[in-house]
Amino acid sequence: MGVNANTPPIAAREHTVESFTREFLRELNFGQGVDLDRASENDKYLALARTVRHYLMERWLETLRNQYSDQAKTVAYLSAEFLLGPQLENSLLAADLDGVANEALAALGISVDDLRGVEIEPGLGNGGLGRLAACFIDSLATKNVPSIGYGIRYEYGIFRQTFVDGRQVETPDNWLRLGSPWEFPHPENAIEVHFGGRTEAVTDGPEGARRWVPAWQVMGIPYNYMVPGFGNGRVNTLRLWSAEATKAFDLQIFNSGDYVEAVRAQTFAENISKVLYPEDSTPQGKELRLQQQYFFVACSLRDFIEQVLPADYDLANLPERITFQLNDTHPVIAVPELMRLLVDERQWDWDAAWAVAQKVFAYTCHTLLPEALETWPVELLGRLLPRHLEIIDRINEEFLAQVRAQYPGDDARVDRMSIFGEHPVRSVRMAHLATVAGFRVNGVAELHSQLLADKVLSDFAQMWPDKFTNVTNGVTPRRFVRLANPKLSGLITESIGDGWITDLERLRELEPLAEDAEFRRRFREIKLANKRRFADVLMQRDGIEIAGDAMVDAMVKRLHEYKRQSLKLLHIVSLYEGIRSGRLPLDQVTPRTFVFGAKAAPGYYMAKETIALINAVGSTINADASLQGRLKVAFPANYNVTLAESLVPAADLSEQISLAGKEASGTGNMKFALNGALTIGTDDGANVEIRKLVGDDNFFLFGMDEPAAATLEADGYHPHAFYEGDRELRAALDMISSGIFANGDASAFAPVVSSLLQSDRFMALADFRPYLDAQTRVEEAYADQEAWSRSAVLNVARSGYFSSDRSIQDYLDRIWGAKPVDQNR
Ligand code: 26W
Repeated sequence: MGVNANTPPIAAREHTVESFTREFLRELNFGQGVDLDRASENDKYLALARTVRHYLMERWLETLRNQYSDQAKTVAYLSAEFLLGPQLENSLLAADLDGVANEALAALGISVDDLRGVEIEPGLGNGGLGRLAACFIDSLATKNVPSIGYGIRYEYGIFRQTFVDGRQVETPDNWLRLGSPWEFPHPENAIEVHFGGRTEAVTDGPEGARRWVPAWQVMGIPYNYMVPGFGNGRVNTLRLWSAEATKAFDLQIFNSGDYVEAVRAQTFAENISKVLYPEDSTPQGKELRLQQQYFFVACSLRDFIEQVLPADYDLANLPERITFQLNDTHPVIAVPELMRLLVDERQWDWDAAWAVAQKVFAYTCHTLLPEALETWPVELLGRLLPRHLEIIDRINEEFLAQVRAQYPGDDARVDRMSIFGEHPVRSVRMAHLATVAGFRVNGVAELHSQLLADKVLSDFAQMWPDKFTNVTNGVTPRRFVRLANPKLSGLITESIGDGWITDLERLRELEPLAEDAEFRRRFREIKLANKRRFADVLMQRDGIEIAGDAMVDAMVKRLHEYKRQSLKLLHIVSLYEGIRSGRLPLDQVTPRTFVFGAKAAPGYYMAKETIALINAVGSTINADASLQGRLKVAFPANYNVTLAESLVPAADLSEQISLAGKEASGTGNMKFALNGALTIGTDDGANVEIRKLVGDDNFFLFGMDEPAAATLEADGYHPHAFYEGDRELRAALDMISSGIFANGDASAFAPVVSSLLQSDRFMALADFRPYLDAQTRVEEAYADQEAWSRSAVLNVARSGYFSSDRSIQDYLDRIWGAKPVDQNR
């Protein structure tokens, strides 16, 4: 009997404890090959993961079937990073199985919570940009948007951070070592990617045509991951590419008898997806990184065109079927790659190809720091991708002709706008290429988008004002409220129903409850329970002891000078100095736990020194019995998504203290506000929007705004004058210089101190006094717990805007023009 291709291959699984138990034991026995009584924790985790994944499988297949029949406009989110975080809990939630799984396993004497602890999170991202990509694919699925995420399956994710004598030491993150139950490799769908070689004129083609004669190639193996929507039956796909040596390549060398060379070649190929670059903000211009970028983009474009689209698809209609969203400049080499596919491989006329290319790419910029804008030396790009360099050259030539026509005689403008920069060496400015090719360019918060258009890309915004738009970032409420904070979620749902999980603006309905004393009491009770849970996690995970009930004051983000962890540190040292000198009576100091989480790029000297200083200050303060435990510094190593999920719900105070005009958006700020922490922050990134929404009374604003910072910088900033002019600042810096935090070694932290005193690029000293004053306001506000919890509830109630569902809706409206499809027809 023939099988109808559209027949669901498996019967719907029952959401009962009995059938879940049966599936789980089957996975344990047949998947892992062990009996229950001999199974390790890892066996049980893998069996549970596979059981849960089975429940999502029917919906995945269904979604894929519809994708082919619908042929709806699709969003391809191209990102070198997806910082997914733990998968088990999210999959249980999406499959609506947490209750059933808990019950089923409990009856077998197994705790689901314990098994969650076995999972190693896929940390395939550096920080904000990678986590944003993960939130976005969650929202795309939940909002029923046909979409696919494309990225790299790094064998090693972001390094594991450890501290040795307080200094950061990096170790490899071998996240795949215990098995990876969430991925589906498809080696049969491998795609070849070429590199190197030269170009040559095509003699039998159109006039001027050239072709690429590459020197070597690798294979990209797709690994598919399920991306379940919440409560809607859709399961989208995340496709991550892994590099392998091609057979042809191997064979050639094997045939030449050089076995060792063949194995070396294999390793060479596999290197491409070996490890995530841990640099964030200062691109190193490394060849392997460009290989990674081209590798995943070449695989993804070919995959979409040849596997996702129907075989007979007329690519002239591509803009109706797809937007490739470029997550920062990392995937921008996709632009010349698409041109090459159309012009070289399909013999399209250049203008026709360019017309299509200009309608399928949109570019999101995530930074304002000039040093973070990627550029590739022409020498390197030409060596690795000679044909792409020629194509970029032509794009630039035609673009600059347009600039000259529009601004005759303005050579300076032409130089500023060129895709090629000349200093220090001739290089391709990837942000310019993205802006020229993209039909939209967006920043990630209102202020950031404004500054992009007014400063970083102002020439382009003048030429194409309609190209520029804003989409303020967001975070997924599923992971960062519902999963991370089950108690608060329960209280919210009890009060307003559970519609908020997919319609976060409904949190507004909590506003009146801010005036309800009983509601506030329960809110405080939950906060306290979350603090105790966090304290337990810190003890178990790091052996760090903190008070269960002190104010939790959290600063978690990459270590970078512009984010100003050093300013936070100066506050702590100033408190300590005040207590030691008798200026601050101990009983007037609010009991606080300062929590830091921060990784430094391995080559970022000042960031690593700052980590060492935080740890040194922490050790001294934590060991000083005279403080009677009122102040504590907790700096757990290796901050990651898993730890965020227990810290964020416990926090009272969220530190968002970057120099105004430097933080593109921030997303941690949103997670904290949604979990009822109050923000102390500058007018930077999305803080601006948070403050507008939650209200000035419920936000501690301090410091220079962006125009003030720009003016101070232009007028000449002299940090030493601030040191001279502020007794407490001087005392704090002098205390660090005294060596008290380094067993008397006065030179220990001299680089950090002198960097602050001599250059202080991000003007921490200028904002010190306003910051200290704001911290005093925090203490006063915190003393009135009724008022504080009222503010905290209002933060929750008014932060619904920061759902990534809203961000995705904005992308749909302002950029993609795609529509959600109805899954349950
Ligand atoms: C190696 C070059 C490089 C340069 C920049 C690597 C990575 C970057 C990223 C753009 C850095 C990053 O993660 N940016 C952050 O993006 C978040 C999501 O939009 C924002 O919330 C943060 O403000 C921004 O710093």
